[in-house]
Amino acid sequence: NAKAEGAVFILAPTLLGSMVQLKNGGYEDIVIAINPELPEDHNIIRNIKDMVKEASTYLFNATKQRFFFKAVKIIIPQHWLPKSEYLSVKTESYDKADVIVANPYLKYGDDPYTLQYGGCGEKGRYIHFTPDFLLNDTLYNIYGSRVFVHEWAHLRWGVFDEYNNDAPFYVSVNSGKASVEATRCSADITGKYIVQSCTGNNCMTRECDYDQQTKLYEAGCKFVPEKTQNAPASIMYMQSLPSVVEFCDQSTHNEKATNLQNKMCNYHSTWEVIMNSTDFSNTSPINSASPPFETSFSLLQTKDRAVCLVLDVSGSMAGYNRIKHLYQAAEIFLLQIIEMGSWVGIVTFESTAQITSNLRQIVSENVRQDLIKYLPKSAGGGTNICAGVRKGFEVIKQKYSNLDGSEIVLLTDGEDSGMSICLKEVEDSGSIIHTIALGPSAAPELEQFSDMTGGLKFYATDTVDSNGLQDAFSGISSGSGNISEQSIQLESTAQSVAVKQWMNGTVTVDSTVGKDTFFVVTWDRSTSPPDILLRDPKGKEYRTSNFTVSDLNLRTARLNIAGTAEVGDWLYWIQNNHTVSQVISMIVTSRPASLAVPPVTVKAHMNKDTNNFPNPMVIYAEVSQGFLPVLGATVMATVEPQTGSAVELRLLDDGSGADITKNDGIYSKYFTTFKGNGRYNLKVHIQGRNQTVRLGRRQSRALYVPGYIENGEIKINAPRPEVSDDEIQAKLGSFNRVATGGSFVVKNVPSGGIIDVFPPCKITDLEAQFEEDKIHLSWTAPGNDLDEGQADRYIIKMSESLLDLRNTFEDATSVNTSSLIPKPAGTKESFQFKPENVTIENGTIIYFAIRAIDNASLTSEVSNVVQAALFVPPKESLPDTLPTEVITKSVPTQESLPDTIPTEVITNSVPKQGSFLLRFLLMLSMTVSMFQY
Ligand SMILES: [Ca+2]
Ligand SMILES: [Ca+2]
Repeated sequence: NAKAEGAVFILAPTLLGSMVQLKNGGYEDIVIAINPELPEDHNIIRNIKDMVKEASTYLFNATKQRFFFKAVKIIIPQHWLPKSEYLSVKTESYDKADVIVANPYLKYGDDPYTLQYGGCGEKGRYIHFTPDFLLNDTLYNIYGSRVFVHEWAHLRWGVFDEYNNDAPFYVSVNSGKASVEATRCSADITGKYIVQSCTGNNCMTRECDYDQQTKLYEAGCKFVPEKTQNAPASIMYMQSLPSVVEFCDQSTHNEKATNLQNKMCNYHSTWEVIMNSTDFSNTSPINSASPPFETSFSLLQTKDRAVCLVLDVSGSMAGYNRIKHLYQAAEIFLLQIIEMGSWVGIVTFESTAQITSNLRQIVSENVRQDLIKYLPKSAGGGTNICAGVRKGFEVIKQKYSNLDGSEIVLLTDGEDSGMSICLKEVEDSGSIIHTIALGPSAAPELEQFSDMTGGLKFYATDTVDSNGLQDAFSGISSGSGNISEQSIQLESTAQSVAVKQWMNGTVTVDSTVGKDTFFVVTWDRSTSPPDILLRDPKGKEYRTSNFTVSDLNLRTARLNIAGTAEVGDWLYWIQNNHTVSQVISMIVTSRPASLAVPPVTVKAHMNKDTNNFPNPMVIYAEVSQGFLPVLGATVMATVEPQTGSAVELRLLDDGSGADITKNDGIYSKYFTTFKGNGRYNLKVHIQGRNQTVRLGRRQSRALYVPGYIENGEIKINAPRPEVSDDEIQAKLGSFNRVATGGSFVVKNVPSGGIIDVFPPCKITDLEAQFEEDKIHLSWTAPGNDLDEGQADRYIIKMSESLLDLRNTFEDATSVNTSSLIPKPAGTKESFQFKPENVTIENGTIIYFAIRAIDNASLTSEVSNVVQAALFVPPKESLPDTLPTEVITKSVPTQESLPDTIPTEVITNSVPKQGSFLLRFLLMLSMTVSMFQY
């Protein structure tokens, strides 16, 4: 089935933020950034260098002489003592780094991992190493320098782990003989199944018993590999095993293993996915036994943030109140967003450019108040973007000898055919250009400036009630990783309010923020403020007279809460006392309450910057506290097109549809409601309520090797330091956040009506359970268009061959689904049937897969494949305590543990072949729902 096969590899063109280049097999411009909170320790730098150099040779051989690490930049915190060998940071930053070195938030959690939440073949966000991992020999020896190649494969090529801590075993049948196997690749890796029990320092090891319920190995059982063996694969399983020097390829791949690689990449090997990457097709093998270059390193040190606002004041800025909105938004940036200690200058431009404020350091509130006097208030003239940018460079050079690491915030609403003349100059400048496109006519080339320099991209419409400009300016925080100084947006909402009507709402200030809190009310018509009442959680009231309205800006009222704002719900009531209706908005920003506790933060973005219809897009919002995922939040995305009304979508962290992993704090949703070509912007609102928790670990941590068997002797490593239950889950309670996800561009949307081009999304969470003599399947319903709407019907197939279901789904045996009517997208589906014409005996494995079809006869990809297996553990290996009557249960799914364990089935004798299903010891392997097969 070419169609299903072809859809396996979804190649994403952009690695968000990363500037890595691949030249003749050598990766260059890899950025490894040290978190600014870390104390000075040069062993970190030394160990990074050693690790990457060693890993380069390993990578080279593992990729059959194709790739190596050529040049790496290490970003050093500003507070480390300066050295002459340090260069200055240019467009690199902590926020865009490929690898970050930072403390975990909790005491434990030194396992290296890659934050990866795209599909198969899509690039990850970053690799996280802790300083402990780099400095502690014991930890380092367990993972080895090779772990960098393991993580790099996640980050760069979008492959997944081949172990599974949540589903460590599965049932396999070879030549009619069933056995329990460790989830691994390749299946040729030999070892023993061992349990270690310790009393004090006295530890005993023994072979694992079978679990009476799961019929797999008991809890605590570990697969301990032989240290000396011949299996060369795989790096995504256990790179630290000395024999492992390859990725699993088509011939060594273990498609039966219950791991994420199989689930995400449709049972293809990691090497097949790598071969499908653009990196692979853009290179050829190098005829050499070792990498042609040793990895080179440059050390870059961060310096004070220097930003110049470069603001368009051309004639068109007079229309739609743009110049007033610009003032309101830039004022928020200067008074509330830009971090203390930063340097700021202001330039305006039309046909020519003028410096309105020289570069000044934000050392006090007075400087901020002073700077806003230089914001433009009137507009006229043509548009010369290059003149503006060059003048911005001039301002930066008032302090620095070069432009390295400086930032320009470039706002324009106009076309400028002359933009291309300074493209090269901008690219080579060393400055980061953030662009804000305002209105429908802003130059289409504008985003090139951001793309070339790694800047942010924003788009604001003239629609007043979307707060587009304010949100854009609020999104331009420092990329230094110094989160404790950054401004965090708690609320940004606006609505049209009729005469004498009210705009009411609640903003929750949570305990992780509260310093430097501002409540800002804006309105767009009257020159006097509406009637404002704001009540803090303790009942203290603030009224219009407590807010400041500046003479320079008669449409904004601002309240700065002294000290740390009270934690809890802040209620507001705002009445429009003007003679006509007007748009009123409420914007709330704050900063972290303390250095010790990281704030809850949100990062939102689309899966790509530019999209060609009819490709669907995916919206992501990452909600975290420190590095830990935040679960149970309500995440609403608003996508605003250039023309037409905004689309609201709820993002989910439920592991279905666009969401790869359940409960990882990454909330996702497909976006398909394209309203035409041009720019769109993304904004998300996040609300935490009582059920919101923070989870103590990330998925996809590198495998902690339990130990080795060396010359027949079992050598167990010290157990992985585990985080206690209390620390794993912490109640966060209520909070509010708003984040802008920047802008993106859509092309090739046909004019006129759009016919249905989107099939239902692939079902990725199919599960199976035996219920008496029936098979019970469950999954999350896809929609008519991916994960939106309602499908028309389902096709379910069964086969004794997993790969037959993947490759030739149509030819497999059908399950009668005539009684099955799809529910709306996101609803849990459940279907029970009795398999016919199947003889079930020990060692029988049946696989199931499903597809959905919409009313335009568009068919989803084949789902994940689930296994139902019948396995009788060998009698001699059953524990002595096992009663003669064996209790049979199907394996419950992880989340549904307490309530879905089916009725126990008792069997008295070893069943005869061909007898009824019930008479057997049944086991259904691997339906752990997060990682089902
Ligand atoms: Ca998720
Ligand atoms: Ca459809």
